[in-house]
Amino acid sequence: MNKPVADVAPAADLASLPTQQATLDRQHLLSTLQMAEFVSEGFLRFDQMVPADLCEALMAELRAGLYQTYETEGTDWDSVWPEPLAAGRIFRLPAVRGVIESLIGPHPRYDHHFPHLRTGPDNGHQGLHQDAEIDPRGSGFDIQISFFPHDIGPEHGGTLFLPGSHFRRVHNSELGRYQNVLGQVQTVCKAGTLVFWHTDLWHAGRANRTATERYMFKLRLNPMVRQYRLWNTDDLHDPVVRDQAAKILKRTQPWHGQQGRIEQMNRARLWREISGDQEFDTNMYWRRTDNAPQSQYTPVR
Ligand SMILES: O=C(O)CCC(=O)C(=O)O
Repeated sequence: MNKPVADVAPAADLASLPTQQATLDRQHLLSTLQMAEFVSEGFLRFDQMVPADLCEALMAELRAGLYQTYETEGTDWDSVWPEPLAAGRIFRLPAVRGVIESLIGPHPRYDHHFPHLRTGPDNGHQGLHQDAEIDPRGSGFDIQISFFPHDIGPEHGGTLFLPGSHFRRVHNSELGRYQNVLGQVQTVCKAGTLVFWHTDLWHAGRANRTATERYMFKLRLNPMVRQYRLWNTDDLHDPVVRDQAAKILKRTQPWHGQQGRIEQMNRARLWREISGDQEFDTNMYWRRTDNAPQSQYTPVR
């Protein structure tokens, strides 16, 4: 497996970044435990979040060729796919916006989208890869959203994700030689399902063994505010929630082998950043490695 802790640029001066409250009702925002799940697994899945009529409308528009593969990169997300386009109506549903804003804040920047079509039957799995090939950021993350507008059975080649792989930075498809990894999950779902994921999560399209089309509509968005307590943090200081969140952040993956502690440290670092809890740790891993009393003394000569 690849280098466990990435070489990253120093973290940005977080205090200088703007923070912003969500633009919609807090009931639509993620909870603290859902946020911990995202940090731990690298994704959150919501089954049948989008109503059937909108799924059908998007399918009709896709077949009519209404979507380019890229809109204007770097544009204001709020202006992409205006009414009555189905994609705009889908990604701006309050429940969907609630997840987006919890992860990257209001008024994000449109990065790109791609309607991934696999015309079956095909025999080739796509190689496992990471999209964010050049991403030396020391803090923060983009999100990608995978939308499945029709039912995806086991033979349709639903997107495969490797839970917990988002802290392992690699160069795009250099990991394509891994055919299968312990703990991988292939998406099998009903129409209307969305997966919101950290852009560094390892993933791949699988072979579509059916004689039908398989769509996965992918959208990437960039945060334009500091990613700090953007979710519904009303329960952040509840001791029971804190305890459960810590358990989620400590959970290991089957592929971790002996490196689970390194991943726990990676998650703890991100959790500190987004929650503001600078004391958060798993066991003493960060406190131990941050301890450098010798640096406070001028050596005696
Ligand atoms: O087709 C898929 O399910 C995944 C494709 C994808 O996300 C990619 O090529 O980056």
